[in-house]
Amino acid sequence: RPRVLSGIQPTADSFHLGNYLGAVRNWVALQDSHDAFYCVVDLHAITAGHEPKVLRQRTRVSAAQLLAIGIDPERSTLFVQSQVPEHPQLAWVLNCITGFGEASRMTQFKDKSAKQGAERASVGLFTYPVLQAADILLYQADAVPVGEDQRQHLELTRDLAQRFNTTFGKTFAMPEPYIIKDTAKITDLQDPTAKMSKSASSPNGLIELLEEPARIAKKIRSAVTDTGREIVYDPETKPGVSNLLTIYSALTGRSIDDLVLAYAGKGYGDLKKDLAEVVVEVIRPIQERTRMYLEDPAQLDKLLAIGAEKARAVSSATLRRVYDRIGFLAPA
Ligand code: AQP
Repeated sequence: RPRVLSGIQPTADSFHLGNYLGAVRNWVALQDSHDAFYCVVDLHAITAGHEPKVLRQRTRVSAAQLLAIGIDPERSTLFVQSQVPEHPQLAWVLNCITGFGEASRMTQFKDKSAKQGAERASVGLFTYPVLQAADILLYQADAVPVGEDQRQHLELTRDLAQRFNTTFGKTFAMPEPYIIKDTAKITDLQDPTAKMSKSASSPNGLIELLEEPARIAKKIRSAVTDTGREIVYDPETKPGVSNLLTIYSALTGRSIDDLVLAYAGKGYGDLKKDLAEVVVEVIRPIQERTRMYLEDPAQLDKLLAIGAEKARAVSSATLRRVYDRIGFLAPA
């Protein structure tokens, strides 16, 4: 079976609807057809400052949400990145074949470092995409389900795999991005041209999976819509309504055309009211199951330790091959 790998950062108290529709929901679907590896990438989460106690809690909450959404630890390997030491070990090797200019062109680094100020942004943030490449290449992943914002990092991963294979001999599989176009960029409810984002969105622009249903309904009701009154799908001229239709369609399985037809002659208020109900209905059971998994943190930690062990069986074999190829002396 083909391999799939993806990760999510424990950088917030909850996943948001963009994480869910752009990535995690697809992870669940891919479990049937792929040998799946999914991780909570806590090493990535310390690149822009963090609080140790909060990180520990968010790592557990992230794992609990993944289980609640439907990642099945029997069928998939679910683990925490820092429990698999091969990730930073391979990242170091890849750092040494990554050009400084090449890394400097990563738009996520440019955006985030501009916000923090060039002097304050960490070297970890700069080299973040190289660690991400290591995450993927360690497992010989064929497919990487992510949102559109990760496309450039995936390109870098492919370039590094190719470069390593050409220089030192074929070692890595070539990963393909798995990006579902319709939900690749869920946008901010208050700024519908920007992506919904944990760090960049205002609280009202963001729908978190674990927040109060009443708050969610309120945020959807106050979402920025566009001029005119007609409910039509046109991301260029009507990004606000189009985003709401995208979310509605993705959560119900109804096509956009079908929705546009159903709301002909109705107003934005009707659409928002119905969408709020749809969203709450989907996330309520996720909230309940997340709470259930968090009730027994020791059990959750045990499950993650088993996942890390399964992950290491694969990652250590890849790293051994890499070390050998680049000429590191094997321990006698
Ligand atoms: N708005 C989005 N639409 C579709 N997919 C999205 N993803 C994130 N935002 C959207 C996808 O979610 C996965 C996990 O994201 P992450 O936690 O690794 O990273 P992120 O891109 O850093 O998420 P945020 O919310 O945008 O956080 P910040 O603000 O820190 O940048 C990824 O597959 C991502 O594509």
